Amino acid sequence: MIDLLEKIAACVESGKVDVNSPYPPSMKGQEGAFELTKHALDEGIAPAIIMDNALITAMSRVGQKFSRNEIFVPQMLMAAKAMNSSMIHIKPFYISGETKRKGTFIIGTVKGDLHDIGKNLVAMMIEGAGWEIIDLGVDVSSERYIEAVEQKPEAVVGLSALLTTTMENMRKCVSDLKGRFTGLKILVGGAPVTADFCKSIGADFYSPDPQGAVEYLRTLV
Ligand code: B1M
Repeated sequence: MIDLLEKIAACVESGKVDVNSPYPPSMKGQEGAFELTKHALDEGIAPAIIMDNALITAMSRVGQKFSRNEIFVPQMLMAAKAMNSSMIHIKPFYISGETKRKGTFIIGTVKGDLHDIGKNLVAMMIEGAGWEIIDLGVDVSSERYIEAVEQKPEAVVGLSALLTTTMENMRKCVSDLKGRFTGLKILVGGAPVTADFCKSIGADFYSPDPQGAVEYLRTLV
């Protein structure tokens, strides 16, 4: 069992999606995360064990490497793609309620801002850490966030902004959300955002990268 889990983790970490994927060249022709996850389930390994001991382990290593500048956006996207191929087999267990998620994370890029690459990476890493993701997309108004939190009052909210002009829209969002939902935790990030700015708008946490966001959420579970 450990061998199979390690193989799945290695596939996710190196971005090996399935047997047909040519990336990485060193694993060409080998089974990928897609096939190995199916084998693991067929052998009776619980989805939560695959999630915790293969997918989350791998995505956490990927996040740490990314934070240390040892890998870059393309490798991270390939790892997320491999993780998603594994999730094709795992997701039905979560949807049926047979396996529990760690929580719900609502994420979006704030009003006026159309940048979504960083936001998507954060969402993928957090999903890889075992959370349900509600991705509101880009150009998200406070009203949209409020509607989403009304549906999932126990959720944690993430705001992303890439422009110095739109990061100011986080202020209204945080104030509207905090005014409405007592105890709601809000995480902010994006290239122009800083810890000082986070504090000044009353958000709970700033992370410069996806790994920091994952670690913050871990402290809340
Ligand atoms: Co735009 N853009 N862009 N752009 N763009 C920047 C951001 C810019 C710095 C380029 C520049 O001038 N050097 C500049 C902003 C200047 C400023 O405000 N200081 C800029 C501008 C000006 C604009 C337009 C206004 C250009 C124009 O039309 N005149 C326009 C605005 C449109 C709008 O949003 N309303 C615009 C448009 C676009 C495109 C549509 C062409 C495209 C976006 C495509 C897309 O996202 N689907 C685009 C792109 C690609 C960029 C650059 C080149 C790359 C951004 C990116 O994806 N980086 C960017 C310049 C640059 O960064 N080199 C630029 C990679 C990504 C992985 O990093 O998003 O920072 P990032 O995410 C990181 C962290 O920030 C963090 O984790 C991620 C991984 O480490 N993070 C979080 C992000 N969100 C987080 C949330 C968290 C936690 C961490 O918790 C919730």
